[in-house]
Amino acid sequence: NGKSVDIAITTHGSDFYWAICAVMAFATFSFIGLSATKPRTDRIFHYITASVTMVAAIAYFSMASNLGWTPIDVQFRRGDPKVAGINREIFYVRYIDWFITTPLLLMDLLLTAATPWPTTLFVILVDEVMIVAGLVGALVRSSYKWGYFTFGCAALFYIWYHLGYESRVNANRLGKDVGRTFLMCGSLTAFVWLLYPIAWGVCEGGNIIAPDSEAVFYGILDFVAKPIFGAALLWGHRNIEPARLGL
Ligand code: RET
Repeated sequence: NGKSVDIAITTHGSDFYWAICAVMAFATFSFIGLSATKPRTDRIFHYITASVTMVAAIAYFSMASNLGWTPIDVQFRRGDPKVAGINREIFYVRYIDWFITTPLLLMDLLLTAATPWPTTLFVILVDEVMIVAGLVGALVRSSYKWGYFTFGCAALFYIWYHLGYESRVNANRLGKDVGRTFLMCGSLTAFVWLLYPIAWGVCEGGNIIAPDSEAVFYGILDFVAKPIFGAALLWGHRNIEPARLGL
């Protein structure tokens, strides 16, 4: 696309992105197919979960095609003139994906816990702040990027607290199967979401690992956070009537 970049994915990274793209597409059709086993009024979790993997499939299509990125100046060692002027391929398309999908993943969890909607609204807003902070930090070349990173981590910490305390307690009040489903999917989320800032720190942040390794790191995280999470959530909901959650 005419932009010059020094540190970019090779065919290995691209192949990995294609593989995850295929998994996301397969998961989308599977979740839509599974929705047909429920009456129309009971499909909300299928729709939300299929939307997440659908958006991810398109994001991975973009990255596999080497699109949706921009070159950003990086330095391997601060002040080393030998590496001045080097830039790295930064995939901003990830953040467009996350801006749409992370609120949907939180909706899956907070609807399961029947969290009051004003609280849900705020948790989702904080999540959007986290993603935008990560995007701006990724596009900033100076060490101010770590300021944005810190804002994002503070936002993640609040989400973490919310899932671990408020919504967990809420979910447990709705009975054993709701409590168990929330515990399974909430713990998975609490664990895997913590790994994203680590990936960011060694990729967009510190430029420590190569873009091909970035493909594998984020690819595995997205695989667990979206299709695996989605399958676990739908499995957990198999005997839960959405009407019981006020849906
Ligand atoms: C960023 C950088 C700034 C600090 C923090 C981050 C966290 C990102 C997270 C992303 C989750 C994405 C998911 C995607 C798809 O399923 C933005 C990397 C804390 C938690 C779950």
